[in-house]
Amino acid sequence: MKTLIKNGTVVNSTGTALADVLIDGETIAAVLSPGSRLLGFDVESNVDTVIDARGKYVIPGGIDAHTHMEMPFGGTQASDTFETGTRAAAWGGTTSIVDFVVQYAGENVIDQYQKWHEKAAGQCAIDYGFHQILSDVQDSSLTAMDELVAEGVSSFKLFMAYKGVFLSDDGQIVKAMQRAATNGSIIMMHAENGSVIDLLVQQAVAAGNTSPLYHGLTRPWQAEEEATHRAIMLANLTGAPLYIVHVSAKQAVDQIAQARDTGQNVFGETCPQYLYLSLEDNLGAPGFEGAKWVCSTPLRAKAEGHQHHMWQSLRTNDIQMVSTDHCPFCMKGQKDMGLADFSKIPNGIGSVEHRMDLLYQGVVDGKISLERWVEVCSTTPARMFGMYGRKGVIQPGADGDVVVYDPNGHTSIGMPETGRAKTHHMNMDYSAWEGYEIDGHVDTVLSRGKVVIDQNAYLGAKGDGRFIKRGLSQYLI
Ligand code: DUC
Ligand code: ZN
Ligand code: ZN
Ligand code: ZN
Repeated sequence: MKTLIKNGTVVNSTGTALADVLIDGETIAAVLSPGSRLLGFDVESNVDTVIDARGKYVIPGGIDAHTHMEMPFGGTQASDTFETGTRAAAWGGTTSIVDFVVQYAGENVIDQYQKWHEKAAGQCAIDYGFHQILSDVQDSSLTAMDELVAEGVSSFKLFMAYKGVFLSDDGQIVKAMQRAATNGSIIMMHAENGSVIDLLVQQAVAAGNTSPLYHGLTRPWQAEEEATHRAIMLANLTGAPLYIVHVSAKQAVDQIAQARDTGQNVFGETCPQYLYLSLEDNLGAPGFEGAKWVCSTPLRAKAEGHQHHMWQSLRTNDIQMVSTDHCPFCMKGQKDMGLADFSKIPNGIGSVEHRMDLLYQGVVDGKISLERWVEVCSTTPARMFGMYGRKGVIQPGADGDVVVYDPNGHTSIGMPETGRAKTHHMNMDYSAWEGYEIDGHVDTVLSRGKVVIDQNAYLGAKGDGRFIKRGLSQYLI
């Protein structure tokens, strides 16, 4: 099966050019000047399918390196399964995810890793890899880290918050970092000071401050900045590369930037919610509505300038990439567990379908360049997590993961009330992005050469997606 995507504007992180893209089977075979003949051989008349991308961008498929499909968490389970979540991702131009295997305290890492393979196998619409969450860092967890690196799981997430659930103490963190420093893997960190947050939450609830608003108010930026700094110091001590997940506070960004300026391998990820949404959204929400935006790290105050600083840091590479932290819960039956007490609201927002669109709007609004859009959504995630070459770039030999994006199209996000069609495909009964309008549209999505989204039709199937055996990070020097 050969496909020619002709007349498009091919955008890689390194530059933009009018070009035709020839895909042979699952792989990009050639990037050609438009309408070219190869030694007199007419390309177009020798392919099975021609996609006309005139006036559209042809970009490497999005890579969302932070998702939680069907994760057991907060007394419930994230509402997207591997099937529904990866299908929604495809609709939004994302062709690979990296999801988190969870090891809670007392569990065996390798057992959990195998369990996650069982959950995902045969279910996914697009390719998927795994990071491994480590909670208590047992001796067996350290040997498991080496085994997992050999399996293509070269990144380990630790938590400085969530006592009794995920939390690792500083000694456990150092142990895992020491191992990462020797086996070449990268440490991902949830950087919030958990004991400070636990105290503030207790005090708020005791004072009768139980509405969703208090989620954000009990997770102040100081707790994020402090933990980010501490994580950076522990990484410095051990020599481990460090990737801070879901950065929301501008002060945490500045900690990352300072460490990078000294030459340390420290990286930052932010998420669409920290670029667009704010604590004020939550303040203005009536009743329990604010539960829709309960996520950790929390949304920050726009009046303090976090969102503006985040866009700027994304542009200047103080922050390297954007993932969603897709961790969806429904309002009914899940978020409403916290009706009487905000601390019982499962933490998470679902955005896996909207990341490419939301970040493209940043191009339209002049916040990042077209090439930077591709870089933060695809190329850097590929390099950061050992997939580059196969993923994250349009070049011969890469997987045929390609999105045709229409800058003249339009996308309305959300789930408008009755009478209008549901406009997302995630398994959620609300949208955190209700009312967002995007001046662009995902037209066609190919996953390893197969068209999975064609205009407004899903042509893929569960089981199309394969496990990505990742290498070590290609972003380290
Ligand atoms: N951290 C995550 O990365 N995802 C969901 C909740 C959390 O705290
Ligand atoms: Zn986290
Ligand atoms: Zn997460
Ligand atoms: Zn518009």
